Amino acid sequence: MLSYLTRWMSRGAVQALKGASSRPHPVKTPRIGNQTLAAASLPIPGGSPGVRQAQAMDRERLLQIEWDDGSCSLYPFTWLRDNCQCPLCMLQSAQARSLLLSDLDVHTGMDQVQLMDNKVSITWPDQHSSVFEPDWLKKRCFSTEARQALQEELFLNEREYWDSGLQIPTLDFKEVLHDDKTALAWLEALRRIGIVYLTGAPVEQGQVARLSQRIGYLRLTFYGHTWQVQDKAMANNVAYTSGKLSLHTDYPALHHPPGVQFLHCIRQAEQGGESEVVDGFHMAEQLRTEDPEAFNILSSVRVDFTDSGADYCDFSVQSKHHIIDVDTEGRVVRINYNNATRDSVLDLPLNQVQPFYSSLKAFVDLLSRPENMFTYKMKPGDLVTFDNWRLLHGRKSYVSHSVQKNRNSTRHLEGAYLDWDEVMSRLRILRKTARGDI
Ligand code: OGA
Ligand code: NM2
Ligand code: ZN
Ligand code: ZN
Repeated sequence: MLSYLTRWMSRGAVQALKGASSRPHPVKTPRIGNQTLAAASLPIPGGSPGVRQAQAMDRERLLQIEWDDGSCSLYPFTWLRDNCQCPLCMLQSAQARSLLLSDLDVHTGMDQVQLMDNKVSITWPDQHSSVFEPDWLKKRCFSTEARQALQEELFLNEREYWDSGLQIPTLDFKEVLHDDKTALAWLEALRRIGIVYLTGAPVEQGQVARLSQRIGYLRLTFYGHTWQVQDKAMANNVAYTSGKLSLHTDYPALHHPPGVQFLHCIRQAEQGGESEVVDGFHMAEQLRTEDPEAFNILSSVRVDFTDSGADYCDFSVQSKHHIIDVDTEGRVVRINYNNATRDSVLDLPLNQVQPFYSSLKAFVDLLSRPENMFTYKMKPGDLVTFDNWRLLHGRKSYVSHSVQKNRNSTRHLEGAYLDWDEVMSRLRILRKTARGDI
């Protein structure tokens, strides 16, 4: 199973680019027409991409860099001035821009460009000067391919779709806590596949909190910092009964539903209580192909969700969501669906009500096909982590003993939520420290 993880641990690894280190050697810059030219003749420090030539195209207000491999990159003057890395323009301790937009001339020219020891040195009309490292520039090249590569490195939006044949990535709980390489494998699988199973967690409360500390902090909701999934009297949520939970995402009643969910099995039911998961992104794409009309309706009609009661404190939550959220490019980015909290308030004109129900039914039928669903039964000490924006999950009903004498035999899961920003932050840091990426 670990090999399944390491197979794509190396994917997306970005070439480490080391900065130049030797002293600057100014290069004479000949002027040709309205263009400023700089040519490199010095050896290139190891690891960095070599700059063959840097040339200001004054009419277009673009700096052209010709790299040693013959490829070219273009950088707008305005962007270069805006991103000057000097201590006047950047607060070094925060790696943040201190240059104010009010002090930025968005129509700036360029007085001079020089190559100094493979670095690009620019003098601006007000005699301010900026020096740019070649690897810094190369990474920020404006070509479609370079932008795509950098965006993938930053956000890891490429996903691996699965169905009932899922080989669930499985790691050891303690190893994830104590070993950075394992923690990185965990988070990369969580992002790419959407679900990772951890085994060997202590069979007591507090483990989901420990695991969230591995990342940073958990997401507090009205159900508390962590929450106990048990058959409760006067349950404030259908999850807190022994009933079946049909495939759902958690907490669509919030406008920003939790990105990641942890569920730790402390006690399991003897009968029932099996878990079901489905790849919501895969299913949405399948719906787009099989029933485009249903896909269009579910990605354009906003549905009301509601949740009220008292837990961490009293609450009365309302939200509106597309059941299938797509971005401006039409890519599926989130599934928002819990049939239990879907409101009876349906803010639709009469003629859209039946088409909405037919579309939702088509989607739910697709999700529930045996070939799409992966089923497992958690054992005490197992802890499942999954992408709550992507997966739908459910559980079979179980036989509960909560109202009988044998209280300690009743099913008990402890859960916690996190957001993707915090999880991705830890992932990026682990990529730097555990693997040595830049
Ligand atoms: C939940 C939930 C799963 C389970 O509490 O929202 O999905 O197996 N629980 O009880
Ligand atoms: N719990 C498990 O959308 C939901 O209400 C999901 C949340 C109660 C925290 C259930
Ligand atoms: Zn500056
Ligand atoms: Zn749930």
